[in-house]
Amino acid sequence: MQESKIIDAKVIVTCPGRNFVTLKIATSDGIYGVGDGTLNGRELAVSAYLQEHVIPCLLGRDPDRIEDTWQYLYRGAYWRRGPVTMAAIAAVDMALWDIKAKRANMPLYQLLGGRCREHVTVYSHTNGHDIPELLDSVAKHIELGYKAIRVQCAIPGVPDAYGVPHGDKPYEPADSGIPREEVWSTPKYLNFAPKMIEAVRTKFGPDLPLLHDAHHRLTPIEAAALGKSLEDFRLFWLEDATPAEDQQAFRLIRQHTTTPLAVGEVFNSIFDCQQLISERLIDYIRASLTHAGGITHMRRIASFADLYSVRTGCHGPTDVSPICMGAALHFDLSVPNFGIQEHMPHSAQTDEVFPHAYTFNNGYMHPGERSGHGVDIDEKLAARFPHKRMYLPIARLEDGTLHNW
Ligand code: EZ4
Ligand code: CO
Repeated sequence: MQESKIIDAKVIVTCPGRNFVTLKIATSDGIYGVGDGTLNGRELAVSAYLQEHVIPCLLGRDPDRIEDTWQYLYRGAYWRRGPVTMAAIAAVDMALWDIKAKRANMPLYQLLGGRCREHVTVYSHTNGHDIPELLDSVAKHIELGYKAIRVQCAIPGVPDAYGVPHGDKPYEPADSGIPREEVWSTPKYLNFAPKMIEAVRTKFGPDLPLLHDAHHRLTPIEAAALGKSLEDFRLFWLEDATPAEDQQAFRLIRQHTTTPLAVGEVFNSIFDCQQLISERLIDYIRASLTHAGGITHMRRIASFADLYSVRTGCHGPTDVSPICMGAALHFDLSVPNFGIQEHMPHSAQTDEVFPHAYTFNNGYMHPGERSGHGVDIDEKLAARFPHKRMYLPIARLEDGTLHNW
């Protein structure tokens, strides 16, 4: 293959409803690639990191040397890891894999070793302001074809349960102004959660894979008790039971329950899950391509996880862009120890800004056969939606103590 050079790179921040950070890299042979560096609530930090510190070092480099560029940005910065650094590296990495696959005239999954399965099983989000509304939402998503379903519900006496929309807005908050404050009660949640899961299991039978996200709010012993109380309902996974920077906490949870555990959407490095995986403390690793150093680093995490029978369950919320979704589907199709992929459909406006080849059909997704990762950005349209400062909410306990959102 002819030698090529990176001749241009720019950051595009756009807000078609929510903020997305995109890196676009162009090469001397007339090819470009795009990568996602979105970090919800901290977007401009990644943008500046790329703009001020990464792009000057990319110009003139050989776009084909993806691993070397990854090492150059990771080791070469001296300051390693962290969500801002790793999202910036991820944006570069995704764009370079996009370029390499376009140069090879192949869909990315072919470069990654080809498909290990026909298509990618995804799970959807369902929720309700009470159990009957949740049951309706589950029925609706089964009708849409989903083969696995995450269930979240408002909790009697708790003003703001995680995963339930406020008013008629779609769930997945990012509000302008300063962060909204929510009020949370773990005892009320622990009392209610088994009743909610039981209602869904009873109505939809034993075969429907059910997932639930505790969103980092429990202590290890609370998580252990919850896992135990849910065993009869056989969850596909219990997600983010405790804040997982304390990897040892999972030992305690594991001693008490056989409910499968998933964690890692806020991880940005293989070191964040080294103990969790090597001690078999979890069943699914949830890191996303955007937040954990891109395709190069996620493949390393997946290979490591495979040694311990841990499977992947990539984070796929609407706060990473369709570029991450597209790239993730190539990754999902090509790793042997794929478990499941999260799917939250983006808004129509977001889909318009990021034209893509991936498709959803009857509960399965496919990255498509376009060369590269198959996702692009319509720069003209993107320019019509300038960045807005937005934040995730914060959570407080009923007495005002700051808690984990
Ligand atoms: O709340 O990505 O499993 N999915 C999640 C997400 C997170 C958001 C935070 O920005 O927990 O919906
Ligand atoms: Co989650």
